[in-house]
Amino acid sequence: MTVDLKAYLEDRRAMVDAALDRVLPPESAPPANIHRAMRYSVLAPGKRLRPILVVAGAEAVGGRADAVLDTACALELIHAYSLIHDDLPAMDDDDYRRGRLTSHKVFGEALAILAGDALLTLAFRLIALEAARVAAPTTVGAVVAEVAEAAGTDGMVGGQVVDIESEGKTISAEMLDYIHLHKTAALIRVALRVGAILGGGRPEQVEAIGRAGRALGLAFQIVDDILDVEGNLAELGKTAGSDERKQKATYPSLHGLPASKARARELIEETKRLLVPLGPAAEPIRALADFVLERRS
Ligand code: GRG
Repeated sequence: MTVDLKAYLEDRRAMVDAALDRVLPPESAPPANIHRAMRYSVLAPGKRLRPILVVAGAEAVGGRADAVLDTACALELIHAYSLIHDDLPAMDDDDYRRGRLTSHKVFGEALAILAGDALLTLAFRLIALEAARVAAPTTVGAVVAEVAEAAGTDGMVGGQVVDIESEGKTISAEMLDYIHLHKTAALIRVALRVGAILGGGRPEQVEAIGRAGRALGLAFQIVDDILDVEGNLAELGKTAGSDERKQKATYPSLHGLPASKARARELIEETKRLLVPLGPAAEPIRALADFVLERRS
């Protein structure tokens, strides 16, 4: 099967965007301001990588996109919450995200914090209800727990804490991998895994997809580090050079640009190798892996 990646991404992206519009509370519903803030950040132009990975994970094991769409949205809501909170003055203090002013710049800090909280809680409501529609009760619990683990102190929040604590310090290569694997790769890995689980994948398929997701997630963050050095505001939709300004440990700062690029390429090859047992149905994930390596934003 050859995948026209552009058509695949556009189609799945349109599906996800329509679903996001459906699952987010309307701006007309009270309290209107929080709903406005939630929609402002989520519906801003992002790549939708994590929700598309949920869909691609389901399709790779013979599942259907429409059976996992709310879970796909949930992963995007968790991602959007992390971006809103990460941009706050108490954390990265950024003015631009996805080519727009950040949430706290538009709505104020209190509403930005609450919009993040509301997106995180809405995400778990969506996962619980959808999983209950398509899977057995034990699977519902397992899926909710997996996403919670990937988003919490064993995953994204844990990575963010160590990242913040490491600012201005020289850290080891192992510690940098810990940060990247937790802060970024955990959510990318779980997106693929829950897609495969809810898509009805066999345990060994879910395992293979999860391992591929870990490699893909690490590659994604290495490329993000590289783009922070080589990109610009127009392409990235956020200010480049922020890692250096904040004295963050990154792949380029620790390993240099050429070695960072080589490592990202290696990890994308590893992602594809790990997907071999899934056969042609995993072609969209392989194409997404190439996209992660070649992306400019
Ligand atoms: C728990 C507050 C909190 C933060 C968790 C995700 C995160 C850590 C911080 C956001 C900032 C950052 C650089 C995170 C690394 C992950 C990453 C590269 C996010 C940007 O994701 P993209 O490129 O963004 O997929 P779009 O806008 O395309 O969805």
